[in-house]
Amino acid sequence: MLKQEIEDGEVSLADPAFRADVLRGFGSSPRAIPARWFYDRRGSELFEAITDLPEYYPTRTETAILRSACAEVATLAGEGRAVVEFGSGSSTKTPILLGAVAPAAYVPIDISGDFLRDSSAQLAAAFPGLPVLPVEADFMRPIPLPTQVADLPKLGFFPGSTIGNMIPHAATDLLRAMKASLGEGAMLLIGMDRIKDEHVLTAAYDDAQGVTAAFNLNLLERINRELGGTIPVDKFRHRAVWNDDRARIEMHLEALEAVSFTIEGRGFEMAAGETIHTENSHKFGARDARILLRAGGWTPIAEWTDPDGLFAVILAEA
Ligand code: AVI
Repeated sequence: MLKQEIEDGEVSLADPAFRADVLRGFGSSPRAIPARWFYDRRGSELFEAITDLPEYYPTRTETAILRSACAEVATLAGEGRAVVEFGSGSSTKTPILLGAVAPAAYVPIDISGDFLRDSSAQLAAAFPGLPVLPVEADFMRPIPLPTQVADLPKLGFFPGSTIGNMIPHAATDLLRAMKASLGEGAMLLIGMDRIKDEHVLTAAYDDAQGVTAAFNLNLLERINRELGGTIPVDKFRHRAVWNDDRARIEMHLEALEAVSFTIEGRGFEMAAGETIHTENSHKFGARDARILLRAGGWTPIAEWTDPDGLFAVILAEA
């Protein structure tokens, strides 16, 4: 995927898709850049730090739900499935599921080869005898799975409410792509964050220590690093706002004063107060979650939440 460009004796490594999304995103109105570009090495480290923040309830809540629900998941899923995890990253939730369902194989899918290799090696060591078959791919499209699991029924695993980072039609496309990848008789265990008090939501995306702000601003640093940008990052601030109409937290980067800069030699100007939209994190009422799953071709069959109803884990069948 990496394209090497050699100009004036300087070597720059830039993913052409990143370059295209950034130039298009800064040139459009309103300005917007897809959230997938947050996750370079630094962005992934910052996201890991976010998951430990006191304000960021999703990770610890979902982990606790999985701990108490996994035995029931195992009973409902039955024996001998291959667990296929979408966007496995450096997930700490996976061992909880693998320990409970005792799968026939584990197939982690991730776009980042680095993360995939590290987490696969760790899981293989923690579950001796379990075939771990990593697939480096973008799970937004149907993916051919390793031939070793061709004849096994699949249990898809998509924790973290990552589905919420997609607008509804992209979310249903993804659910359908997952169904196509997993094949006949598949099940899907998916985490979906719930709609709740607006202040709880905004605090989770604008924490007191400023880790989420650093995560958002790192996108500008990444543009400067990888695309030779001259964006004055200190002239921007992080904003997290609840969009009630669309039931989502939106993250934006707001120019504190009029700024001008270049990206790969192209000039851009932003007025004070102008923003770049960098992420949506949709939240779901109990019925919304089920409707979305059905629209994506899945039938929900069981659901677990925490005592405060902050987060839900849903098991669905194809
Ligand atoms: C990865 N995703 C589910 C996170 C979320 O909560 O939407 C990303 C994130 N953005 C800011 N904080 C966390």
